[in-house]
Amino acid sequence: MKIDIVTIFPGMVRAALADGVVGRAIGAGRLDVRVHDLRDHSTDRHRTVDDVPFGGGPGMVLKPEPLFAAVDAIRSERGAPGAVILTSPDGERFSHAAAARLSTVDHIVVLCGRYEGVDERVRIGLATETLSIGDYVVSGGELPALVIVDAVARLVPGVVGDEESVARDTFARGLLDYPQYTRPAEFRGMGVPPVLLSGHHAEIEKWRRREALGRTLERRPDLLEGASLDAEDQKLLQALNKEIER
Ligand code: JEW
Repeated sequence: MKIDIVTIFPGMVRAALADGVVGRAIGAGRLDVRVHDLRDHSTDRHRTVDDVPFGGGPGMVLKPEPLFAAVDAIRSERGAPGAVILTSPDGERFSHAAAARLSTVDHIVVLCGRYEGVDERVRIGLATETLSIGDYVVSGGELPALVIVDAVARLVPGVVGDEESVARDTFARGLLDYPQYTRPAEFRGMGVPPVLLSGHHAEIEKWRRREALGRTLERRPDLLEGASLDAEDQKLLQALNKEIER
């Protein structure tokens, strides 16, 4: 998969992509990621990429020309992308479903906004979709772009070594994970649920399923709306619901 990221902070984006699962996949040639400095596509000697908003108001806005020029350059060097994503606080909420869809596109471009935002003509005439990572304020589009790239890249076959673990991951299955423990069996007076030390695999599976359902019910009941639960799960959930009522 080809990924192009356009930013005024290429160092920050490159540093974040150097390590971890994504960094390894880039090193192995499974992902072809390029980071582009937006200022390289400015045309004045000050490398200007922003300007004051028409109509007045606080802050600065990213000008359209450098962003259009950056994507034109990407198109001629790398071919036409299947998606041009603009990160923006007023975008559609990014989700695991969106990550799964984007992981099937063979070339994506991600534009990182900054300042008070981006000239609206970028959204209208350049971006194919606008995405927000959630309802909180961050300083610019770089961290949102990195979140999107990480979530998409790990769904590309071969990027994460263990395909099974990808399929098992929380938001793919619709339930929160069960609690994890490792050695030592006692730490600062805190033990480990005895069933996990019992070696009884069927009991361990049952316990984990119950814990996953219980946590989801307590912390993220909204997830249970969309989850596909078998008869066994329904029964467990009913029992857990009654426990909560008491
Ligand atoms: C995101 C691009 C560019 C935030 C989330 N937050 C915020 C915000 C900003 C400027 C004006 C108004 C609100 C900061 N900002 C961005 C924020 C993406 C930019 C400037 C963003 N997803 N994506 N939650």
